[in-house]
Amino acid sequence: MSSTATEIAASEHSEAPDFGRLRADFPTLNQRVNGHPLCYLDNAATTQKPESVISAVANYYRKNNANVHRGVHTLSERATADYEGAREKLRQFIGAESTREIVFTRGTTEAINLVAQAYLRPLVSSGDEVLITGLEHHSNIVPWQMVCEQTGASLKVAALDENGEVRLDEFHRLLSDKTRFVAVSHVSNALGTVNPVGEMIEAAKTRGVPILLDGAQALPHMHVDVRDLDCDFYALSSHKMFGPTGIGALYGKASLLEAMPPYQGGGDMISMVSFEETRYNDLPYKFEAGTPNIAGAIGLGAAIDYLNAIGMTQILNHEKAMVAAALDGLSTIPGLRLIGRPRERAGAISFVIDGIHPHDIGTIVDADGVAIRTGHHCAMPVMQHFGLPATARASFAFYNNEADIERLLRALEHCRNVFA
Ligand code: C6P
Repeated sequence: MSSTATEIAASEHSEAPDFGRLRADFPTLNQRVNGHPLCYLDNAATTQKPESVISAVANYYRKNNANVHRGVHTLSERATADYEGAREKLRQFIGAESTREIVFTRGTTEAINLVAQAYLRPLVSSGDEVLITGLEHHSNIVPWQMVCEQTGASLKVAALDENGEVRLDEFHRLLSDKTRFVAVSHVSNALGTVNPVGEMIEAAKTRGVPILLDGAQALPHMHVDVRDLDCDFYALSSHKMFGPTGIGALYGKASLLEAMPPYQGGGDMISMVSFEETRYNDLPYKFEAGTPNIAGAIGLGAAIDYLNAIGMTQILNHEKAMVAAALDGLSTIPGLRLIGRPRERAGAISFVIDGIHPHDIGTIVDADGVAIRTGHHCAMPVMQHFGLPATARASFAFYNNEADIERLLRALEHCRNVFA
């Protein structure tokens, strides 16, 4: 862990960590872009990585590079210990009961596809329904559409209201005797809406319907406990939470994962293979065919250490204040319209400016060193709901500060002047 985060850890989550000092832990933040100090506000797309994560990945390749679960030699034992250590860190971080419930995947997308194909597909047929919401990322739409196409089941969508919140009356109405599965985002990437997942999970449970949460945008911003939530599956991506790309995980209740057939076949997911018969490995390895992303998992473990050293409650409070200040500032810009006004928001703010295409906004603010995302944010149905082709999105992490908000506001003023 880098020195700043260690110092903060040493102060044992003191009243208010000095978030400003934490920026120094992130080498990418310390650079000029187009002649300006980088102002990085595209954290919903991916977060920057602290030195401790970069070192953990480099250290694996420098000192311990070996395959896991396969060798009796020292390097393989070290690599296996670090890889499995990362699984244990993630288990603790999300409050799962056992490491058997933590399956490493490439990310949220693969975790959802795994559940769609290995859990749901064998269970449904014509007449059955899968319930999602109008707020979903394509990763939490297309895998369910594919299962529906493959089986004849139908996809039902709980619509949004004008604030960009799921209409709970619709959600409850669509949850019926035909519903076999529910999949909802914990936090929307396009609008920042925090879904009332407690109520949604309870409603699904009451009907005995399993529920998956897409947690890609929740884990960087808030404490998540899968046992408190009592969801059946939870999907996450390391790169959204300051870890490496190409690694993430599926949490699944052991009883459900046990009953599921493997998703892919290959090495490590078996206990015995002959040409006549193959017996599958225990959880979670049954779902981890082939050599995994060992360095990625170790990097994710380091990211979790880093987040724990700051404290997720501290992060949540800091970001709440920052997002509120950003909303106040943005609402002073003439012609700027916020897209979505959810009661509870985490991380992201979407907006448009009259007469300026979002892509032009993105290009002009980039010239001022400000990185935001523009487009449909892989959530085209959300854009369709608001009758827009695209929005501009500023998304925040704990290392952002008021100076970043000022930079964004000034760059947007500049943009308005260009088009005046
Ligand atoms: N959203 C964004 O800019 P992967 O690519 O598997 O790590 O994550 C997919 C994903 C799933 N669900 C949600 C809610 C997400 O936000 C994302 C990724 C990025 O908003 C890239 S499109």
